[in-house]
Amino acid sequence: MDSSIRRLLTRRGFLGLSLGGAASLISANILGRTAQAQDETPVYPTPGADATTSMNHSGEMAAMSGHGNMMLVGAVDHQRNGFDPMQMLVDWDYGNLVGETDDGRPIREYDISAGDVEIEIAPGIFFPAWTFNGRVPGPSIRCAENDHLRLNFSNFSSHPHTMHFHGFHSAEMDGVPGVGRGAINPGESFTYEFEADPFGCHLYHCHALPLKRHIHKGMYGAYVIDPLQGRPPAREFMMMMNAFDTNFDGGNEIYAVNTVGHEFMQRPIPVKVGELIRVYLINVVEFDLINSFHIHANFFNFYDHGTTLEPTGRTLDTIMMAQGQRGILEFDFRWPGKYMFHAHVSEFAELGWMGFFNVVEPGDYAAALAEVGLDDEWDFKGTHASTVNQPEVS
Ligand SMILES: [Cu+2]
Repeated sequence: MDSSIRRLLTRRGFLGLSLGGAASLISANILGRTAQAQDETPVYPTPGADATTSMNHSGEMAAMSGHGNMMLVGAVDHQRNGFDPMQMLVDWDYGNLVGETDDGRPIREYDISAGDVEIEIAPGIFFPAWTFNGRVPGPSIRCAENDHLRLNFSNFSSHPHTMHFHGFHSAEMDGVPGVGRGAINPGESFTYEFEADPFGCHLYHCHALPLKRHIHKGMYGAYVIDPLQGRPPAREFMMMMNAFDTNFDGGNEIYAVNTVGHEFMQRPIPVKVGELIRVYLINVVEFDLINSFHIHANFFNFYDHGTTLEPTGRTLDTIMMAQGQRGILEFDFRWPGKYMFHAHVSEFAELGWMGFFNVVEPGDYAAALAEVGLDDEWDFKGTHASTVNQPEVS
C-alpha cells in the first residue's frame, strides 16, 4: 500500500464506510485512481464525456496542468437532488416585491423553510442534510442596499433552527438561541425583518446549538446586497466553499464549491475571453481552520467582504479564508482554454474542491454552454444578476 492510500485510509477513515456500499464503491474508485496515479500519466475526464471511460490515457487535459489523478468518478443526479451546482452559480432569490416602506424603499419578502433532506454530494455518496428550501447551500438571497427585507421562516425539520444573517440588525432579529424569539421549534415559524445593510457579499446560517453541527449539515446560504450605485457590468457567479463530514467524526470527507465534489471538473464553467467575471465567494467549511481559492494563469482583484467599491487587494491569485469570511473576486481571461481554480489546500482539492473555467471566444460560447448542459437562460442570469440598474454586459 503506497503512502497516499495509507494517508487517505487513516486520516479520512475510508471516507465513511459506515455509509455502506455506495460509499465504499466510490472510495474504491478514488483509491484505485490514487494508485493508478503513482505510475501513469495523470489525466482528467474530458468534459461532457462519460467520466469513467474518459479516465483514460489520452492525456489531453493532463497536458494543461500538473495535478495528480484524484478525481471523484461518476456523476451526481442533480434532478434527484433538486438542485444543480452549475445553476447555483447564477440562481439568485430576489424575493417578492410586496410594497414600499413609508419612505419609499422596496419591501422584499422571502419564504424560507427548513427541512431534513438526503442529498448526493459526490457520485454515490449521500448525506443526511438539514436544508433551507431543500437545497445546500440554501437560496442565494439578493437585494439592494437599504431594501426592507421580510424573511418568513418556517421550520419543517425535526430539530429547532434559526436564521442568523450577517449584517446590521437589532438583537431581536439576530437569530440566536435565547435572544428575541430565539430557536424556532419544529412546526413553528417566525418572520425576520430588517434593512439590507451594509452592501457586500454576506451570508446567513442557522445558529442553533450545537452550532458546528447545524452549519455543517447544510444550513447556510449567500446573502448579497448590491450597492445603490451598482458595480460595473460583469458575469457574476456565487461560489459557496463547503464541505461534508460524512462519517460524523469531526473531519470532512468531501470538499466542494456549491456542494458537489469535482462538479466543475466534469462540467467546466463557460466564460468568454476578455469579459469581466465577478465571483461572490464565501467560505462555510466547518472543522478546518483555513480554506482558500486559487486561480490558474490569472490574477484577480479582491473586495474583502464586498463592502467597498474599490478593491482591498489587487493582483492576487490566491486568497485564504477562515469560516464565515467572504469577498468578491474580479478577473478576466486573456486567452481561450481550460483554466483550473481550486483550494490551495491540496488535500481539499483532491477531495472535491477543484474545477475548471472553460474560456472561449464569444462565437464559440453557445457550443460551450451546450457542452455542459446549459442554455441562453443561464447566460442571461449570469449577466443580469444585479438588483440595481446597470449597463448591458458586452
Ligand atoms: Cu439549525
